Amino acid sequence: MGSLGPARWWEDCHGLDLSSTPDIVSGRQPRAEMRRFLVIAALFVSRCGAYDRTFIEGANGNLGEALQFLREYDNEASSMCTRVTEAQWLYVTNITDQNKKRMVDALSLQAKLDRVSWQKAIQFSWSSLPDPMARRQLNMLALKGRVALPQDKQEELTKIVAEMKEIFNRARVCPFSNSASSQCDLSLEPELTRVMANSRSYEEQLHAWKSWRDATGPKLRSRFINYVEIANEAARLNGFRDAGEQERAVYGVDDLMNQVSEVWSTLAPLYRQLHAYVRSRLRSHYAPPHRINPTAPIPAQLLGNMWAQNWKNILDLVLPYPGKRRADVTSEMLRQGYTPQRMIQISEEFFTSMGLKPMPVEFWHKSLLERPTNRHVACKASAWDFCNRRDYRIKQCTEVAMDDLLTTHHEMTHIQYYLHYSDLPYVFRDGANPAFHEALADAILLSVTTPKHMHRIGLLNNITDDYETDINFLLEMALDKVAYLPFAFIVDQWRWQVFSEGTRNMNTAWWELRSYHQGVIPPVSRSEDDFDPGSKYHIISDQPYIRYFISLVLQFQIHQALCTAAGHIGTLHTCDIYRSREAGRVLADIMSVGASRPWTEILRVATKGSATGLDARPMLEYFKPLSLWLRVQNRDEKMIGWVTSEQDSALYEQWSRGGSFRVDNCITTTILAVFLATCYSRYGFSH
Ligand code: X8Z
Ligand code: ZN
Repeated sequence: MGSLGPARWWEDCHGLDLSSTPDIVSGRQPRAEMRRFLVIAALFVSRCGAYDRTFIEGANGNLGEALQFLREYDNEASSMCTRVTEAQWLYVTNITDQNKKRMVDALSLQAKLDRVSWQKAIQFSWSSLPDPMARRQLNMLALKGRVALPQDKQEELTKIVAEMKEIFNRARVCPFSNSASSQCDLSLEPELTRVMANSRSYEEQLHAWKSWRDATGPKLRSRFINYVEIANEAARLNGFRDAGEQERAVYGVDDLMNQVSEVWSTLAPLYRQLHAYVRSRLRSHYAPPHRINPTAPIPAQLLGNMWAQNWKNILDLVLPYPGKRRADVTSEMLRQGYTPQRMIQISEEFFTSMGLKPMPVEFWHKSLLERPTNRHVACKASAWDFCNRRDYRIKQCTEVAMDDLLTTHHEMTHIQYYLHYSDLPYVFRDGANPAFHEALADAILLSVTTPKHMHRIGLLNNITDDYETDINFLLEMALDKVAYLPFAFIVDQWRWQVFSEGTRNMNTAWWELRSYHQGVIPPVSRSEDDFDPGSKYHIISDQPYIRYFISLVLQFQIHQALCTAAGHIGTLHTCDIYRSREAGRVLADIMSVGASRPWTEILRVATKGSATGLDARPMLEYFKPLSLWLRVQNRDEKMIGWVTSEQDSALYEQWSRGGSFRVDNCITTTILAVFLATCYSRYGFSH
């Protein structure tokens, strides 16, 4: 948000039938759930009452003028994009105050162009123009961004978000073993992230977890409340009910909220199996007094990540068959004398083997593939489109290691996407929806990560083709992907709820969602003076999050479509599309249309009609062997799922503010939970 034009570079971030399973998730239905039900019901009623969103559009129905405007916009916006992207590149590859100033100046010029362009675009009665491409471009221009705000308000919003980022980036905390000489200068990256990943001490992780929240939340809370107010004002000026509705509109489907909720419900049983298995392993590791209850949510600091969103860092605690560890290809890469240049060539060859495009000349001249020693650079890997149909680059401080080889493939997928949609008008030079770029890049990694692929490119001598190695592989993937599902789901559930219902009891609402969907609880008591969502950068920096959930699900849909095209036979997690021209054609078809067609249609074509929206089944299929294994492992567990007890929810619930709904609901669900738990332990439902 914030600008009309799509983002032109990608920071990385780097990116079965279970229905009979009688899992138990209990504890209170969060009030959020109840409220959402009421909101959906109200929406339904209002839609029956002929409610429809009033699009912002004017009276000019002259197609010639609309096309003329779009041509001019295309030229101006592309040149501006080139200018801004060059300034951004210069800054992140040489961090100096002077380069920062140049970048800020370029961005402010772009903001001006965006505002003027939006004002022109909404003069047209675009929804009735006879040219579908013009209609779509104007629609996209009119819906995006916060440009509808008066200039002073827009500046205020920009200032608040900048302040929040500044507070977040400057937050520092004291070390765990604080002696008089130690300095309180630990930041999130890298120190606290390392503690969360590597420490196996309950108290040390708790310290990092709590200190980070103490250093951020309370300072951010009031600013965030102001931000919500102005973001909503912008959305209303743009014809939306609130900023959440505006965020969802970018996907162009009526029922995004229902689609994501349904997909999450379908995947939740798999998540609960993983949760039960991991909880049981953590119980073995964390001895009393740090008791982890076998029927309760897990204390949130124990899962190897500051937000418990990705559990791959605790692989050592939960690896099913330690004697069958995944072969480390890093040593083989070193033995074979790999260099960053070679890693990029290997990635390029992956794509050309499928009939896709080689990297252009500029790419080889201008990319930054190794960490320079003479200046400060932002080393996070990213892929760049300079919006002039020539200049594409990767920035990656590449080390010779397997993870970095995966990253080069991921980044190059973004470049492939840029190259394939480069002939389209500027507005359409983007992913089919905000999740598509990441989904494609991660779908490619599902092939590249397989032992089969590592063997084919000469980095593994022989593939150990046995059940235990397979389960180890899938469990590692699940700690990365399945564990992430509920977190990726709730961030925007929470944010949309705040946008639509207000900022009262925000922290309680956050923990209701976290405990209900993710099965984690805070390790220490929380209150409304805390602002725990503020510990996550995307929340305070105004970055939509549902794209990560959508991308997580879509990548398996795309992987399956590519594997079907490649004629893959066997389980989905062993598929490698390398050298398949057919898979290459499907990929090229998806990428060449950019954002010019609805993503649902692109998906329908790619899946040969089997999907027109989000579909959980490919992800379930990928993890099916693991899911069966987990059920066997968990057969003696007291509970698959969790009950949030009174004691647990007292850690975050605002009793005085909750009202009677809370108490009644609490009694009912506790009775239900006890009943179900008794049935479960007595009659042993099969999982
Ligand atoms: O924000 C990111 C990347 C940029 S696309 C750093 N990610 C999400 C997160 O950190 O929460 C990657 C995984 C999900
Ligand atoms: Zn990416």
